[in-house]
Amino acid sequence: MQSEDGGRTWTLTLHLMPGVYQYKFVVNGTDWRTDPHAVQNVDDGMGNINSLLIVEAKGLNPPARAGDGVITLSALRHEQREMLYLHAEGQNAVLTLRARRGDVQRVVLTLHDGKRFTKREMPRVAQDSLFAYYRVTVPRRPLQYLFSVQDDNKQAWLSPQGASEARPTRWFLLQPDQLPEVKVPDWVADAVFYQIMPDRFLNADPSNDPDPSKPLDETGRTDQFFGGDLWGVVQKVDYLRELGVTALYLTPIFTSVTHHKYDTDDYTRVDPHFGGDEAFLTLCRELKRRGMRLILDGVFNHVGVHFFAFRDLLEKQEASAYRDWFTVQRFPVRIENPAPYSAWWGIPYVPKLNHENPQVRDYLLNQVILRWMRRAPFDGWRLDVANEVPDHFWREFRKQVKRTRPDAVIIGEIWGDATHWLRGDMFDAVMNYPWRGLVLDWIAFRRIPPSVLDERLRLLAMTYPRTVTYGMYNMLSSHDTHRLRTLCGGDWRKVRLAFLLQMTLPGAPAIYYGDEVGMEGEHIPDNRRPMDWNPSAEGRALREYVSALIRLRQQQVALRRGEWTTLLTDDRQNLYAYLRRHNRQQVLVVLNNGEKPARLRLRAPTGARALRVALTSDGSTVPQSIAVERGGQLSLEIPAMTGWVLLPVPTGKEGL
Ligand SMILES: [Ca+2]
Ligand SMILES: [Ca+2]
Repeated sequence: MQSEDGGRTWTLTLHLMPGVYQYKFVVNGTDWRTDPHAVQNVDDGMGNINSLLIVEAKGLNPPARAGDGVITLSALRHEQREMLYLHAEGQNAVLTLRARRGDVQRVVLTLHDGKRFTKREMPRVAQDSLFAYYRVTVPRRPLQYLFSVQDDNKQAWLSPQGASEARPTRWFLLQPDQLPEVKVPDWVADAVFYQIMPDRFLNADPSNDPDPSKPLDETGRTDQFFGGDLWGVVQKVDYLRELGVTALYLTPIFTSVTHHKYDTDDYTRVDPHFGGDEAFLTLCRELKRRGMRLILDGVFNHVGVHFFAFRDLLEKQEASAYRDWFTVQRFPVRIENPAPYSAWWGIPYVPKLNHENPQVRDYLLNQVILRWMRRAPFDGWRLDVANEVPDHFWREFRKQVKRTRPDAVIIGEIWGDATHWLRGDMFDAVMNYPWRGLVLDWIAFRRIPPSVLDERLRLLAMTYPRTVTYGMYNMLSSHDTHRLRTLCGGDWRKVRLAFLLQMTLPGAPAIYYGDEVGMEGEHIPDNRRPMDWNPSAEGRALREYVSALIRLRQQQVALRRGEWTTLLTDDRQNLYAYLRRHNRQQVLVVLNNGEKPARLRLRAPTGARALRVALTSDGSTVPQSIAVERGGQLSLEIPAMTGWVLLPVPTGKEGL
């Protein structure tokens, strides 16, 4: 930003496209401030507050209205180069049109396959503060298409010629071989993940514990160890299986001097304090035997200061054969602050690798990634600080991983909008922090009503291809966040509602170790306390509940793969209800996030004559069976701060 009055006021002129932006001011590089004049300040999902700026398109005033015979042409958009608007899913192509929110009554796609014309209605699938999005799925073959929108007696078209009230003469061309597609391994949508920090889980072998009295290294860093190891994970595999977990995510296991091991010193050896390669290979075998999966933490952005190439650089300075493995700003290279080399967040202990160097790429892709994938039967990677590593490395990485093991999953650590990485050439899914933020905003912080929750969840789901949304790593806490129960202010009812949402919405649920017994924790390292193996009665009850939820998810394919339809958002009573449906299987979920019991009426699942309550979040027993009224309505009375999962009662005929 520039100042023309000696630093009293600072200004910047930016040309922004219509849309919603978050921003912040940084004073002297460290002092982050929101804008006191912003229309609103919002949480970015990481607990940071940003200022909000809404840029409206010209011609968007007066407010849009459906049925007024006015269509805002400038809002109509279909951009073939953007995945949101056009992508493939197997044998289908998915097409999206954007219009102004609340502006039009009907959106239709006209198709021409060389012989005949067909028309397809496009339902609205999501909306944000400015726009509504309409989507349709068509066969993936050579086609011509254009969009028409209708409002009262007015019609408008969108074609390659732009938006117009005159019938266009040119058509969009669907080229089936040129559509982007993300091929997410099929197993991911069925997975329930469990994240473990091995040092904090279970110490099964005290003989491999780090010596707490010994300084870690010559730099005098200290860190606290609890002695947990992979033998401890092996010992608890059956605990996890009984909980219902099908896939583990281990934070880094390669040799490093810290408890978290996000600063790798030796990628070729599993840390001896974790039981070394033997414990890891045993764990892989034990999981495989039970049909369980495992993903590793890929920390490829930076290394620890004992990494062989960095040691060589420290020793030989300019003469080191590895000087170009890093980005050195000045010699001599010493571990000091500020670091004379590129380092993650400027922290001198984690020098950043130079991915522009082909030797670095070859080392990581072949000596580390390929070697481990050939040695051990694990099922994919979670990628640390994935946004800080160049795209070209991730593209090569994907090829290497998928060539070696086609059903390995790649999950990036991306905190915000991940569209850039989810076009089929880099990741399969990401850690879904925005999803987590919305669930917490509704349940833990009560910052949004259910109508806003539903709208934003749908917008998030629509942002990515369906296979990605259904394979998202949906967690309520992680090693980088406060724990769920702490954020819920200790309220077990809220914790239970959050788990209910997690286990019944699209996306692969992921449990951070100990959340299933209600462990608490604030900032790092408080959120990384040793696993509580002797939980309170409430903690044990929570574990039973989580386990029951997972069992239900595993029994009901609709919860894992089904369509997701909103039946009710009631902001006054704070209620949310939705239906999950897969072929003939239907599951109804109702949540009362209000402090009072609520009465509600809902459209019953199609064809159901009665429903039974399969699970209640408070463990209470409720009427065995609830009859569907004439007209297909369902009346429920649901206690405060409680959620129910209901299943249609088989009519008897279905058995035939
Ligand atoms: Ca209108
Ligand atoms: Ca140990």
